Amino acid sequence: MMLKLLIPVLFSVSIFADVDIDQNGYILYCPCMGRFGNQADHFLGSLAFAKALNRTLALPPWVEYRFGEPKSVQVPFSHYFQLEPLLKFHRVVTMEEFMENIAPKVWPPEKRTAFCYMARGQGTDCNAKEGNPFGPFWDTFNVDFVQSEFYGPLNYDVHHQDMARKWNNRYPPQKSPVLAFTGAPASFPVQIENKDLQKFLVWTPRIVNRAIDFIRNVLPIGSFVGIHLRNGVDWTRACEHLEHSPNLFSAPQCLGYRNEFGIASQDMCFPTPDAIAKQVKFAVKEYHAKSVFVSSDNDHLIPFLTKALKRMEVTVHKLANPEPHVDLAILGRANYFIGNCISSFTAFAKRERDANGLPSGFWGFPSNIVSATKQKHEEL
Ligand SMILES: Nc1nc2c(ncn2[C@@H]2O[C@H](COP(=O)(O)OP(=O)(O)OP(=O)(O)O)[C@@H](O)[C@H]2O)c(=O)[nH]1
Ligand SMILES: *[C@@H]1O[C@H](CO)[C@@H](O)[C@H](O)[C@H]1NC(C)=O
Repeated sequence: MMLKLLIPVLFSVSIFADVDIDQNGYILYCPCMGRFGNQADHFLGSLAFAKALNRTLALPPWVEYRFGEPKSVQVPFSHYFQLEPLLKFHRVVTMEEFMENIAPKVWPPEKRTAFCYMARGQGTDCNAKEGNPFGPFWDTFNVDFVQSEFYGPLNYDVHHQDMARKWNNRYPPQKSPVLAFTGAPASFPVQIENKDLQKFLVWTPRIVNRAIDFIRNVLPIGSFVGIHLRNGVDWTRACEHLEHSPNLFSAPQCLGYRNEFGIASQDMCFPTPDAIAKQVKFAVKEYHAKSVFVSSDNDHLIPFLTKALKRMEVTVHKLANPEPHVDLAILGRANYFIGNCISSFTAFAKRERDANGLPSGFWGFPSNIVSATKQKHEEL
């Protein structure tokens, strides 16, 4: 008799001693769009979404693409960012922790529903695992979906229309403890209301130390200007779309979300080397910089800039083996930063600097404002 009573008690105690289950449920998603800059924009929106619905956010790994590899590689969230600062804002767990300790209790294999706005690709369901990185992402955690749920017309803008309450009414946590999305529950570029959440994204010591080592050991003593040159072939193609979309990608970061500060131009998207040198010279003078740090996906223009700046007693540098996250952490610490307004990679550095009260500028902006407004007036 005694034993019979004791066993269930002990059993339930041990379950709850291991992990706390959030009675308000969880949000999972695949950062299935774009590379780091895009995923970071989406992350901020997803964090705001989880907070508004009051569900714990499972921090997904970052999806990376390695040259020559057919499948995406998933890098744990905590490889790049600390958890403690995020926890100050909202409840989060890593996806690894969720799958290992929480999923067995709230998300058994037969309950795994994929959430999407409407049917994806060929067919009549979310096809959550169709294509790269969709399949490789969920395979990382051995997740298969047994059904689909179309959540339309609900959306992710939790700052308007009482949207969070609508989600919770339609999907109460008791009935749907886990909302697993085929893509980020967020918009791109990041919604203006969510930009400030950047301050909770803090690099791990591993990344910060590499940035600090470089600044201390490679750059000369004194202030430095950091620049981002986005100039690979994919970018040439991206800039060709400017004509049809004057607020392309991350352009709202300088032009405003309603183009209130102008429209995007080629000078902003793909500045000429001469235009770059001119802006850098100006910044070097203004900030009494001793060096220039260049971050780029393709051509760092080191010989060109070294020559262009040779009368100024400044040196021009890049990382010996550029790694995007270390590049960003260095840009985040420059005394002044010039970036590409259209790029979400720039946007990450810009937001981090804003959070720390550091000044930033953009190629070809705002010098084109005059001609842009002039043009508008002429059109009118
Ligand atoms: N190391 C390094 N990589 C960069 C740099 N600029 C771009 N990249 C790489 O190119 C990718 C660009 O994709 P995103 O980060 O999504 O940013 P984006 O510039 O908006 O580009 P799109 O994806 O084409 O919209 C980055 O994630 C990096 O992998 C840079 O300055 N340094
Ligand atoms: C949000 O969720 C937490 C944890 O589940 C809970 O303690 C808290 O009461 C919830 N807040 C609201 C406003 O429902």
